[in-house]
Amino acid sequence: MCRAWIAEGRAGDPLVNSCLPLVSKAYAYSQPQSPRSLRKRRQRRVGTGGLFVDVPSIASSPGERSAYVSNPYLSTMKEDILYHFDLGTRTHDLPAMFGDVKHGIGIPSILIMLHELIKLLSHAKCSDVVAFRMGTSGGIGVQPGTVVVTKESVNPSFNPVFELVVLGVTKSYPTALNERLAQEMLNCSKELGKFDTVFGNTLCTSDFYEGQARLDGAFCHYTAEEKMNYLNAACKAGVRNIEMESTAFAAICARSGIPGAVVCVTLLDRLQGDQISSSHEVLSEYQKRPQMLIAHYIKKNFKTK
Ligand code: R2B
Ligand code: URA
Repeated sequence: MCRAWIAEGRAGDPLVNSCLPLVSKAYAYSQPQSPRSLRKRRQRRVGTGGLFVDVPSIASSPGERSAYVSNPYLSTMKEDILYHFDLGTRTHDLPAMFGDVKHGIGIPSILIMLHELIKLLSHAKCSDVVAFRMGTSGGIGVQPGTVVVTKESVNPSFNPVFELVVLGVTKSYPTALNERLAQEMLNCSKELGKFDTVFGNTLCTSDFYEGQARLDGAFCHYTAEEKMNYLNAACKAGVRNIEMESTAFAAICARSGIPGAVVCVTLLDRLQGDQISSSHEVLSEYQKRPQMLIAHYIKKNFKTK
């Protein structure tokens, strides 16, 4: 039995730890044992710095084979090095390990991480995987602290697609999420009864400032009125929060066949302002809310044998 839980940068969090009895091998944020060559690669990367936030969580159990990958070349490789995870199929016992994710902010980071995570799930022979993208967001017309479970993840034109340029050609992928899983998240919130959770569309952008119509970036060439027009149009299109990874996450979930849900807390109401000015204590409490929901879901649905 193997259950895995990858949380948003806080492996020591009591809420996350409360799920650890369900995890046979949880080593979030530990360093895997690497051979010298891998260690050298890691040392080269250390200098690049980075922020480690807003990662998805995955719950899974192992099966005979994993069907999540779709690449005929994988089986011809003698070794598969998951460079950004510092793991390799020859250097690590992947079926016995599950875990550590470090990455930055936004679509490029989550895409790289998900490619390698999905290959890792396959190498580890996981099946019945469920994926969550949990984290923070800016709300649209909801009280700060409200958790938004995403109905549709939409791009900056409010369309439910994720576009990626592949070989110079723009490919468009649908961002449909698993409706049943989303409903289960809402049920979990009702059962917990601790904070408001709503269904809503989630706007995914490639930038925190201009991309999210803020007036407080280093550059701003639009008026306050144009900003409000855009945010009001988003609200009219059913958008209840804005973040930076969900379209890529949803598209990859759809392509791999992994049921996915996006669960993000809102740190402010963007119809009221741009700056995140709540106290550290308030923000920390808000950020635990998606974890609480997902922890509740895992406890309900994954039992140790
Ligand atoms: C939400 O918050 C982060 C930006 O502050 C980003 O990762 C996101 O999606
Ligand atoms: N994360 C975002 O992407 N936007 C916000 O406004 C807050 C958190």
